Amino acid sequence: FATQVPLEKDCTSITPPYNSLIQKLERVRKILNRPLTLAEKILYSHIIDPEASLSGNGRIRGEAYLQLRPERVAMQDASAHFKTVEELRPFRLQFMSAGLAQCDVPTSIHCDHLIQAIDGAESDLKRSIVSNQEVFDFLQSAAQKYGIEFWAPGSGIIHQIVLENYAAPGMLMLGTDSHTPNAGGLGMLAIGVGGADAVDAMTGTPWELKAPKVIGVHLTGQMNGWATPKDLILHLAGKLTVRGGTGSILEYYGPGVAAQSCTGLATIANMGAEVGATTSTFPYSKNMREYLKATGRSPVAAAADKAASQGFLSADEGAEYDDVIEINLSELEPTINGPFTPDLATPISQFGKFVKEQGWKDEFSAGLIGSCTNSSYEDMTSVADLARQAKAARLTTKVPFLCTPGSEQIRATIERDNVTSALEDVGALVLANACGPCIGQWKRTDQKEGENAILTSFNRNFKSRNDGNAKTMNFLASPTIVTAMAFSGKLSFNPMVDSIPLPSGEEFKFKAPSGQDLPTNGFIPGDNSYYPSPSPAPRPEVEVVIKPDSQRLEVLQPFTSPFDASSDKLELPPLKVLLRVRGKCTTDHISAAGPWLKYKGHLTNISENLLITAINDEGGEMNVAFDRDTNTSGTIPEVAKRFKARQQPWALVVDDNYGEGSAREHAALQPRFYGCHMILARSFARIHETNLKKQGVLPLWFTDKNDYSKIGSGDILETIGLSDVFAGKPDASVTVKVTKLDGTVFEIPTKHTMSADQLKWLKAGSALNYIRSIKN
Ligand code: MIC
Ligand code: SF4
Repeated sequence: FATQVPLEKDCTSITPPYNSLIQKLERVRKILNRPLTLAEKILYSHIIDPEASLSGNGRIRGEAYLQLRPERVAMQDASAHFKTVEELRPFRLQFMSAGLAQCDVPTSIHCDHLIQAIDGAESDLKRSIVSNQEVFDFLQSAAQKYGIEFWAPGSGIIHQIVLENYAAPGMLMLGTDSHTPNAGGLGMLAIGVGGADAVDAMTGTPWELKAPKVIGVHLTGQMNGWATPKDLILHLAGKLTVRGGTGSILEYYGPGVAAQSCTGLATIANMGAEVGATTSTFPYSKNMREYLKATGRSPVAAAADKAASQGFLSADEGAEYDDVIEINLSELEPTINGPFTPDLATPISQFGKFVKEQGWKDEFSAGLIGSCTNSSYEDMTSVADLARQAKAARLTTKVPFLCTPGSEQIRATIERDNVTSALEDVGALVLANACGPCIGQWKRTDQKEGENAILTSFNRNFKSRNDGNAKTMNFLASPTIVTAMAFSGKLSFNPMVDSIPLPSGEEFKFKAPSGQDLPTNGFIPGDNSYYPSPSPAPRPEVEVVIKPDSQRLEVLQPFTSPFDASSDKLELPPLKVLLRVRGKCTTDHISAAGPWLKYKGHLTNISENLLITAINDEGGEMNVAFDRDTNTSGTIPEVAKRFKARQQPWALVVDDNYGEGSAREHAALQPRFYGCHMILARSFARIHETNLKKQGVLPLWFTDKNDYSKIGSGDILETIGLSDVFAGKPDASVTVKVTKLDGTVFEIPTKHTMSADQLKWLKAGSALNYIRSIKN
C-alpha cells in the first residue's frame, strides 16, 4: 500500500479521564468504605452521582440501579453474519427519530456483518458492497451527519477494531453487540447492549444498569502445550453453563493472569457472553501495556501506568467476590464445545469417545478459524506454525479450511509476515475481514444439507448459525486445535497424542504450536482508506436518505402506549396468549439471521421471521401457532399478524434463559410491532430482557416455574398490581389473572425487575417515546 496511515494514534479522545475517574472513586470509597473489586472500581467511577446511587443501607451488587456515563459507543452494522449488522440500522433510525444533532460521546460504526463468505476476500467484499450499497450509504451518511467514525466494509470486525483502536484500561464503553466485552482484554468494562441503550449514551441520557454481582475467577499455574486462552473459556463455559454468568461481571485475578497476552485475554472476555456475563475484565498487566504500545497508543499506556500506580486498575486487597471459581492453568486441557450450545464442554482426550457414544460419524466437513473471537496475531502465527509443520510433511488440509482475519491491520500484518502464505500453502481460503461464516453469510457449496459436523474457533454454535443448515453440528475449539484437526478430517483426532499416516508409510505428529503475541516488526495498518479520521466534526448539512419504497430501510414508527392516559388504573389491557414456547429460545430463534439479515433496517419485512424456529410447547411443533378464535393454526408470524389486524394485544409464555445470545434488538422490536405487551418467562437473558423493556414490553418472571405449563394459547392474561408498581409502593408485584379458554380463572404470582426509569418507558410505550418526551 502506497499510503500508510501512521500507526501512532491521536490519543486525545481515547485516553480515559483517569484523574476525574479517580476523584469519583474517592467519593465512592467514602460511601462504601470497604475494599473494592476492579469491576466495582471501573463501574462505580462512572456513576454520574455516586451519593444518589450508592447511599442507603441496602446491598449494592445485584440490587442497586446505577446511573452511568459510558465514555464511548461502538455499533456494528453490516457484516459477515446476520444479526449484528442488522441491529445497527434500526438503532441509527431510532437515533434519528430522537431528533438530536450530535453524539454526546465518541461513537463508531462498523460495517462487518453483511459481508458474505463465498469464494474469497476480494470478490466477496466487492459483491457484498454492491448488494448492500443502500444500507452502507445510509450508515455512512448518518455517521457524517452526527460526527461518528465510520469503518467501511472490509475494515474488520467491530470487536477487533475496538481492541486495536479504542479500548483502554479502566474505560467503560457500550457496544450494540453481545461480544462487546472482547475489549475487556485491555482491562476495561465493555458491555453489550441493544441499540436503544446505545441511544442513551449517544444522547447523553444516563445509562442505567443494575449493579452486577462480581464473580472472581482465580487463575493459578501456567498454561502449557496445546492449551490456550480459548480453552480456558471453553472449560469455564462448561462449568458455568449458558446462564451461570447472568447478572455478573467475571473478574479474573491471580498469578495466572500476567502471563496471558492481551489478545488472549480478549478471547476469554469475548466468550464471557456465552455464559451470560454482563462483561469480563482483568487487572492491568505488562502485556496490556505492550499491546497498547504496539498498536500506536503509547500515551494511553503511559496514562494507564500512572492510574495503575494510584491503585485504579486492579482490585483492592481483601476485596470480596460474590463467588470465586478456581482454575489451575497447569491442568487445563484443550476443550471442544458443542454441538448447538456453547456450554457442552468435552476435554479433547474424551472427545473421540463422546463422538462414538453419540453415534456420530467420525468425520467433519470444514474447519473455520478467525472471527472476532480468535484472529489475533498470536492465533494466526500459532496456526501458521502448524501449517508449516504439515507442509514439511507434504500434507494439506483434508477438509475446506477457511480463515477470517478480524481486521485490516491483522490481515496486512500477517500477509507481510508470511503467515497468510503459510496457511494458503496448505489449502486455506482467506475470507474478507468481516463476520462472514460466523453469522450465516457462508454460502457453502460443498455441503448444502444433511447431518454434518464443522469445527470453528468462533464463539457461538446455535443451530443453523453458520450455514443455515439446522443439521450442521458446530463444535467450538481453539484455532490451533481446529487447524491441526483439519489435517486429519476426523473428529476423534487428538493432535496431542495421535499421528497422521503419510503415503511413505511414516507417521506425522504435530509438535505443540508456538506463536508470537506481537509482531517483531510491528503492526502495519494496511489499506488506509478504511481508517476514519478521529472524532470527525458533525456535518448537519449531510442528507440521510431513506427511499420511501425501500425494501431494506424503513423509518421506525413510534409504538403507542397501551395505557389509558386519562385513567389512574395503570394495568395492561387483557392480553391473549399467542403461544407457549418450549425450551431453548435464543435471539436466533426469535429473529433468524441468514437471508433475513438484509431486512434488519426494515421492521415490517423482518418481522415476517418472528419466532420461526421456536417450538410450540402445545404439540411440540416448530413455527406453529394456534388461533383459538377461528380454531385454525398458522405459522407464528401469520397468527401474530392476525392478532395485530384484530387489534388484539397479546403475550408470550416462555421457558428459561429466554433471549439468550445476541444483543439483537429485533428480537424485542418484532413482537412489539405485532402487538406483544408482556412476556412471562421462567427466566430471561440480560440484554434481551432490557431490550424488551426498552421497546415497552413488560417482562415478568414466574415466581413458581411450574406455573409455566398452566397457561396456554388463547388464554387471557390480566395484570393485577401493576398500578401499585407504577405508584412505587414498596414490594409491589404483579399478579397475573389467567382466564383459560374453558372459562376457568386463577391467579399466579410473578416477579418483575423494572426500575423506576424502566417503568417510565413502559408507560410511554417505549424508551424512545420517553426520551423524545423529555428532550422536547
Ligand atoms: C452474534 O454474534 O450473534 C451477532 C450477530 O454479532 C449479534 C448481533 C446481532 O444479532 O445483530 C450479537 O452478538 O449481539
Ligand atoms: Fe461477528 Fe461472529 Fe463476532 Fe458476532 S460473534 S461480532 S457475528 S464475528
